Amino acid sequence: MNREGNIVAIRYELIKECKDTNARLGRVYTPHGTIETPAFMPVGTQASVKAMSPDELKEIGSQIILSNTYHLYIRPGHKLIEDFGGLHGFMNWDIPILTDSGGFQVFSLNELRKISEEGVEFKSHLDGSKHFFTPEFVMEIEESLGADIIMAFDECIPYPCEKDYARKSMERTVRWLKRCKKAHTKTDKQALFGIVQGGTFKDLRIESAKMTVDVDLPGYAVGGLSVGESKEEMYEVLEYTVPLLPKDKPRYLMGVGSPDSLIDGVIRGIDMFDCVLPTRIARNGTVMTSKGKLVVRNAEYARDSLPLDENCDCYACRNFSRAYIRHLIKAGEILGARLTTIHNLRFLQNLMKNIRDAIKEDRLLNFRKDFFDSYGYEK
Ligand code: PRF
Ligand code: ZN
Repeated sequence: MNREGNIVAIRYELIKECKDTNARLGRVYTPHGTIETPAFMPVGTQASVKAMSPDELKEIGSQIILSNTYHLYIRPGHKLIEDFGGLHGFMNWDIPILTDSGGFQVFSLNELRKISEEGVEFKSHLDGSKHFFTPEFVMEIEESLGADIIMAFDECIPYPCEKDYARKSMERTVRWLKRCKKAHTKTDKQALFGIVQGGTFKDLRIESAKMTVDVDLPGYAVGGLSVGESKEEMYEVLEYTVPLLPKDKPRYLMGVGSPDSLIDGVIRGIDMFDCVLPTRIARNGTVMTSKGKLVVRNAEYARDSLPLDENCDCYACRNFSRAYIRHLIKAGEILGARLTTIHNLRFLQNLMKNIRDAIKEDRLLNFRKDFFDSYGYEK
């Protein structure tokens, strides 16, 4: 139950705090199962993690996937998905799902949108038709989609951004959050997360965090990062923002998923991440390995009989050579993209598991050092 006595859909269990950093080991219990945190969520924008079947995703170790309100509203429509039992029924995916609100996608449509206090008018990227998102309407869509965790409708400002605008936008995002909470009815089945904004302005981030936490919710996200600022700036924002979020709720860093940022985000107290990076670069023939990035497309792998990563246990690495996968990618064969995607997602799930084990065993900073040395990151 929350402060107002409503039954809440999810519960966070804090299992252990790291003694050297702000990292936490925990579990998020949702109506469709448990997520071990820190966790990475693969992105399935259009109700599909590109090239992956639900069985494959489960074999890789994904405990939750993310999907997008904007895309599914535009096509095939949230009412159609509701008629098929929500996203879980439509996709035949029986474990947790999180839906993003469109607060990022709609604002990426620079030319095609108009913002007011009431909401955002935008044109579809598919056919140019006009649509209007309000916090209330986004909640209606997310309730039809039926994900376990639903994100509030926010504005993600660009970087750099004038401070005056960053303040106006941040304050409006808080007002929209209150409207989202009021409109959200299925609090027993879906957990609404609020999103902290404020750009890279310390005072705005602090105000945003305080006001967002004041709207009592089952979880909180840090939005508006990884939009062009340097990694140092992103980590600085996390260092003063995350400690303001409640310890007994999950914390989600939106749109971040490079291996170094996953480790350095966890160290700053983040529990959940999502990013299109592993799946997107996979389809171009780039894979992440224990020894760093490998562009398997490159000519140097034409006769390479090794697996993508000798230390990986995924289906692709157990069965195929770099030479074969390079050939598939070069020839535009669908199997190539499927194998590199399986590998990259497995690599990140293994990384998260290793991070969780390192927190458990009080050796996260050593793990970081070894990982960075072997991956080829500086520091
Ligand atoms: N807001 C929402 N979704 C997001 C972001 C945000 O700020 C980001 C920022 N990196 C990614 N996805 N709603
Ligand atoms: Zn692999």
